[in-house]
Amino acid sequence: MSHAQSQHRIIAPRRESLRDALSERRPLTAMFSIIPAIPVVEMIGLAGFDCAIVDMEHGPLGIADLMPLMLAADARGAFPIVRVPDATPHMIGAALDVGAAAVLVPQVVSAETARAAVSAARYAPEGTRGVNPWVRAASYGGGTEWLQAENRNAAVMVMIEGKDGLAALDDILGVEGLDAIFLGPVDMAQSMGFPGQPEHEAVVAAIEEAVERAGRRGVGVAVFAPDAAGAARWFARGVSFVAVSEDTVTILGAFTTLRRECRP
Ligand code: 3PY
Ligand code: MG
Repeated sequence: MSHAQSQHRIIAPRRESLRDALSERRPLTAMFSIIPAIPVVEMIGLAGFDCAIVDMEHGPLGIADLMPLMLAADARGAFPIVRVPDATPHMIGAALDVGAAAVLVPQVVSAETARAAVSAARYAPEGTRGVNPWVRAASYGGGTEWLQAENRNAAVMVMIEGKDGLAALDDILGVEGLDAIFLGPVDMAQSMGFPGQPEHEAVVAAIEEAVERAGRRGVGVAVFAPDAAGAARWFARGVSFVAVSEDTVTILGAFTTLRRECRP
């Protein structure tokens, strides 16, 4: 029996809150998933990642695909995060209703959008999320305590991934209830004129500065790294949440290495 198998005989959903982990700056690892398949999300959890980010921005999936993927992450001890396509309130509410521990909103360039995203994720009086206490997130029948608990637990992160987002950073960092900004170097590189070079020194410097500014304002920070070396660098710089790579390219890499190694 392999190490991974022996470690995961008991399947139990996590009970702690991702929002708490973010605010305590606990080190968290994540992987993006654009293959909408239960086994892939399970394997992200089995591999030991703290979070699986199911990606509706770039993956071929809709709301109807989310629930089994949330269950798969829960079953293997990973926090399910949904990268919604944008800040549409209906999409944010739906992702949380099926059990996302956090929503991640891409391409945010204004405090107004960040504020709208937070509002869509929290029930009144903190926000404007539509109420249905019979959804999966409420274990199909939640009372008033559940509404309060959900407001404490549902995390919201917004992505800063371009020059416009950086220009609005100070305003965005002032949005109440925002759990973290998430810096996206792939889009940032494109926006800064270095397409395909997420580790270009100018891109890294811009992200480092944003990390510092967020730190000074007491707002959590997440960063995407294309590989393990990049992830280690961001952890060493004090970033507590690093999303590394994507399911597709990771699987392709493993296939390619295996194929190369068994060439006669
Ligand atoms: C980016 O780096 O632009 C991302 O969206 C990470 O997936
Ligand atoms: Mg991006």
